[in-house]
Amino acid sequence: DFVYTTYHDLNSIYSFIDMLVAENSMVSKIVIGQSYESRPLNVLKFSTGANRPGLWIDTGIHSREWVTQASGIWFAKKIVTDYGRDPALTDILNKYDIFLEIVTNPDGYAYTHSRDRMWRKTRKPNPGSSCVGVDPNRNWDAGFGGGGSSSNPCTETYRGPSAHSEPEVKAIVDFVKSHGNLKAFVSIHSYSQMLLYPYGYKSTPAKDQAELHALASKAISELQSLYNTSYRYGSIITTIYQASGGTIDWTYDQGIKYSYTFELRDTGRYGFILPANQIIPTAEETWLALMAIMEHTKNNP
Ligand code: 0X9
Ligand code: ZN
Repeated sequence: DFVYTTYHDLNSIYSFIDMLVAENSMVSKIVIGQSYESRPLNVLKFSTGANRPGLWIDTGIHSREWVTQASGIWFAKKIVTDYGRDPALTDILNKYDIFLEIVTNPDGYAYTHSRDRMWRKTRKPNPGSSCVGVDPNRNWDAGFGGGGSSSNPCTETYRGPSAHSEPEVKAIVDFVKSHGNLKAFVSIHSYSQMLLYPYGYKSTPAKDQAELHALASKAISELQSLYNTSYRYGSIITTIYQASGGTIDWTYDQGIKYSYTFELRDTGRYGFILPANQIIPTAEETWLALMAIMEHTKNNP
């Protein structure tokens, strides 16, 4: 049986995914592409009927943010457990498919186990530089090249040679476009305890700022109700810092109104190296916020 209270390596997570698919008829695995080092980019699809609009969740696009992949595993198990038991989730899954990419940067994740626990970026070499990797949260075609991203391959926020240059990013871009009917897109990071919405590349408020702000407030109050974890919320640029080429700015500009980024626990005591005994409480509280976002999406089609 799978253990939810410890961190797992890549092969163990891939085994978990295959086991979940084998044991649950509502779950399938979609391979949306391959990483630079040829690992599969696996997306779990939770579906109880044909031709449904979709809700997207990704974890682990920054490989060192281990509590996010661990939470993604817990969300997957929670979805199959609660369907048919929790009326709110059941209603969501009777109207929407949920897509969950747990290991969004598998090359980086493997590297955090084999060589460098603090690796953040992809693992694609940069021609003319001895430094490796691109920040996959600066590589999207949304203000690409702007403030809060770097042109230096040796920095942690290197944006890459061009928008969508990273196969891990391009695979999601292609999926979002070919699906064409995603209604919410949630990209999960750590750490800082924040719930953020567009924009990160500009200070112009998003067209839906008032609604996104009100929903963020509702979601974080649900989150806080469980263990009293406090979150800040607002637009990326006003709440954390300017960041150009980020995931949810691109998805929002594609027309996915409910585009959010989480920064999970903690606020810096342990940072990216969050003790494993916080995995389940982090996942549990985050799930309440995700449910608030999914329910609001369902109620405001
Ligand atoms: O700098 C980042 O990419 C994010 N913080 S992290 O510590 N997880 O690296 C914050 C960026 C805000 N999110 C988006 N621009 N989508
Ligand atoms: Zn991150």
